[in-house]
Amino acid sequence: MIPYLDLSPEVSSALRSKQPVVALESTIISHGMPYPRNVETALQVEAIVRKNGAIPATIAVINGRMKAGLSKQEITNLGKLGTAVLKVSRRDLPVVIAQGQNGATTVAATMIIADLAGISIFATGGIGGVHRGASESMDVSADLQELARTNVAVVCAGAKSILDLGLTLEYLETQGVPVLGYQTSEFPAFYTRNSGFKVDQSVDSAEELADILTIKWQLGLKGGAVIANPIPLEFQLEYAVMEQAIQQALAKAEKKNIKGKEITPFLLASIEQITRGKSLDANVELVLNNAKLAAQIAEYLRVS
Ligand code: PSU
Ligand code: MN
Repeated sequence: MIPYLDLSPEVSSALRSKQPVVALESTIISHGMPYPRNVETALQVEAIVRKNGAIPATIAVINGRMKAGLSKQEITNLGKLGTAVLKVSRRDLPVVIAQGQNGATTVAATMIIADLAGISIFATGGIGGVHRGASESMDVSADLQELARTNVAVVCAGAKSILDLGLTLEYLETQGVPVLGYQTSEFPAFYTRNSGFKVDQSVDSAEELADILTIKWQLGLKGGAVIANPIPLEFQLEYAVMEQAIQQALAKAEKKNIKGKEITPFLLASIEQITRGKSLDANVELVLNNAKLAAQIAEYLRVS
């Protein structure tokens, strides 16, 4: 029994019988996509995890309880509430629990809860990172520090180039976080398969990815890993078009003086507006693709 943590009956029995389980975050539902597409996507992601042989555990805080495994109703509520739900990262977790509130968990907070629940693999869209201009703003997502200390691997489509991808990769290197490309030697930039930056290692199969993770944790090397899975070719957007949209969104954020935890959701929504929904379609497709790979890796993971 872990205080303040509830596993759904399905997730609990899957973990007890050592079936593969994949964690899923909830900030992407409330703050990452608009309603109703966010709810549809969250449910589709769960379905893809199941189709690939694993049990999905969507993670959030509901009425002050950490939950691994949400009901359809709970997912729908988070999606409807949208940005009215608190965005909860590591620092916010004790506060929402103490106050009995609802919270949508970021990559960092989802990793923490997954780890408490005994889940070692997690699928999402993109991780937070070092923001452009971080040498002035010091805006570095808590996701990166979490990857350095919590034993959960995150399957993502790289990171958005709203971030400084070069500095993000430098930070991960310093913190000893492996960045593994799935069938790619380039770190993907979320909407596009290419970014101009290399991953540490290209890995060809889900089985080999699982081996690397298993060995890392057997050795007692604390922390997670980034498994970078590029968006499928047919769904990728044009680099130059996205770069222009990102520049416009960044300029808008600066003009409105948006800072701190608001900046990532603000940029995501602006980019969606600027691209007239094209970025959202790509976002949905890459998340589904990541859920599939995470389920495949989960099958081979041997974590005690
Ligand atoms: N990047 C995305 N979509 C998202 C997020 C990031 O492409 O939904 C969310 C994730 O939940 C991530 C969080 O953990 O934003 C990072 O926020 P911040 O930069 O404030 O740490
Ligand atoms: Mn930040």
